[in-house]
Amino acid sequence: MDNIPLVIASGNEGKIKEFQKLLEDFPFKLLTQPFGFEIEETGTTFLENARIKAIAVSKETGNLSLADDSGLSVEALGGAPGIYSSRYANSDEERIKKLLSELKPYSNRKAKFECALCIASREKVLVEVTGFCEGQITFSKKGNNGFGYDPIFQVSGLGETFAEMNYEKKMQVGHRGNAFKLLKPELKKLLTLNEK
Ligand code: ITT
Repeated sequence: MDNIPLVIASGNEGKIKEFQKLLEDFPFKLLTQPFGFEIEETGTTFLENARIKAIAVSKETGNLSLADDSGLSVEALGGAPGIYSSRYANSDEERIKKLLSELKPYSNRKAKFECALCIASREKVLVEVTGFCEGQITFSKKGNNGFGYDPIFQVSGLGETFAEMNYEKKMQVGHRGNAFKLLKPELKKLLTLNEK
């Protein structure tokens, strides 16, 4: 049992890097989705969108695929940007600028990151899990690590933004790491079944 092909159904380099590390002890041969492959995210929840992406990529490639749909929900903005986190503006820089500007009138800075993961084999969903991380939006950017909204998201109870943490710490406390903790035993079961 070695080198089972698994396509990371994402075009987001930040996510892909995190999955390469999260999956390094598993016997998968990680593949990227076909270049330029576009999937319309028509779901109304993170989980629905993760499912749509995992199924589309698995059908396209014929391999097992893992998709991640994630985003940041800000309490004072009624949960926005939520599932529209990547569509909120055109670049990480602009998304951060827009969020800080929209949040300016509010003293409530509470926010929550969510990450839904789905593994599919063609049209069949094999595993799906969701992880969360509670925190606050800072008033300015802090730190240089990570990607996306990391420089303005400070984890509850910790004085650091995701961008001030190293990878290990972000995975320990973050939404993707928390989702992966749930995914791990399911992945092990899948691999055992595959051996039989
Ligand atoms: P794929 O659909 O191709 O995976 P995407 O970037 O469009 O890439 P999403 O639709 O799941 O992915 O959007 C998630 C957005 O939420 C993404 O653009 C990031 O800006 C943000 N995001 C998700 N996880 C994050 C994290 O760990 N740190 C910072 N921002 C994150």
